[in-house]
Amino acid sequence: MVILLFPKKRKFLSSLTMFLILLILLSQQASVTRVKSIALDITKIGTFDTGISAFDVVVEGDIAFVTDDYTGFFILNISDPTNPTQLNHTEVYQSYALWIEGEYAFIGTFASGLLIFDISDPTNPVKVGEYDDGGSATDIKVVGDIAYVADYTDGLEVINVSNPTTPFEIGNYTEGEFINNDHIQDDIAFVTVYYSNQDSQLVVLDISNHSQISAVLHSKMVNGSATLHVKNNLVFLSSWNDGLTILDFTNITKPVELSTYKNGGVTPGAFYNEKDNLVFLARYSLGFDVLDISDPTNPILVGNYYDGTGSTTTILVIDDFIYVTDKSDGLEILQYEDADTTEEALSFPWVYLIVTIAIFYLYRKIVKKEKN
Ligand SMILES: [Ca+2]
Ligand SMILES: [Ca+2]
Repeated sequence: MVILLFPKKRKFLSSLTMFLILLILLSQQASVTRVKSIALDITKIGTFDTGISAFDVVVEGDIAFVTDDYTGFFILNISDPTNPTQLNHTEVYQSYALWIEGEYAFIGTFASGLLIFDISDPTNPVKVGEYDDGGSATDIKVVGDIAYVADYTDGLEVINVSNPTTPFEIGNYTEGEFINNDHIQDDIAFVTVYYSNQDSQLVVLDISNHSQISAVLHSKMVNGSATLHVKNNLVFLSSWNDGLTILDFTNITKPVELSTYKNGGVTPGAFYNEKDNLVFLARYSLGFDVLDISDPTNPILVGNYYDGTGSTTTILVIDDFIYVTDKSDGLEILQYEDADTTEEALSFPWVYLIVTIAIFYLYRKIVKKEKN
């Protein structure tokens, strides 16, 4: 009973403990002041009304190609992004997905499959071919002479388009209720598959042999109904249910979930702008959000844009320009200022030190009073 025998030492020990506790609290406050602050300045600079429901956009140089799922296919001159002007409008019913390859535009429609337009004269696109054997083309990727079409209930269809006037199917893969998203990377296809029990999965396919496509991975790291965006080894799954999941696919058969960012709502699309390590998230009736993924395991919300109307479905970023299909608002062109990353210097919190000394002083006084 050393403490009882030496009351002076007990007093010293309890005072020391008190001071140490205060010091720990102080040091924690000191670390809190180390903040990373990033602010994005986003400005809308141009718009083009496509009529009813702008859905997808592709930009090639000074030309923007836009689908409106009611009014059709638009070709716009955006050399002056503050004033997009129409080069052509062609009526195409239920046109969703869009891909531009060389002098051809590939349009995925919900009712009439794949349509191919010759766009060598952007003021006068000419429909040269189509392929439809049922299904609903909701996503298209073209690599060389091959078009990969996510054809909803018909699965993934592989279509030879070497002669755009006579496209023909050379392979397919069907699983689950429907496939409505695909991305091609070398001999690998990523697709999102939906099942009748509301389950959904990211499926990785070996497409090296088009007539014998096989699944090499089924991943459940999907948050509900998701849209796929792939860049390098990163797979971004934006969810119609809630937020974004980022997966590292460096090892194709052993993906690693880096992070899940929940925002509590509809997120129909994502686009990763490597230049600034930013992910732009289409938020439908909430405009779009911007996440800093300098650390992909910890995405940080750094910006948001919503002008009060429209529903953002597709977002595309080139340099500092943001191209958004905003349903009833048509195509919107915005610009953001380079992400300004600053780290506040670690300043010593003098206020906390003064408070600590004051508390310590008061404590000593109370102890002294009680003793007396
Ligand atoms: Ca089909
Ligand atoms: Ca809008």
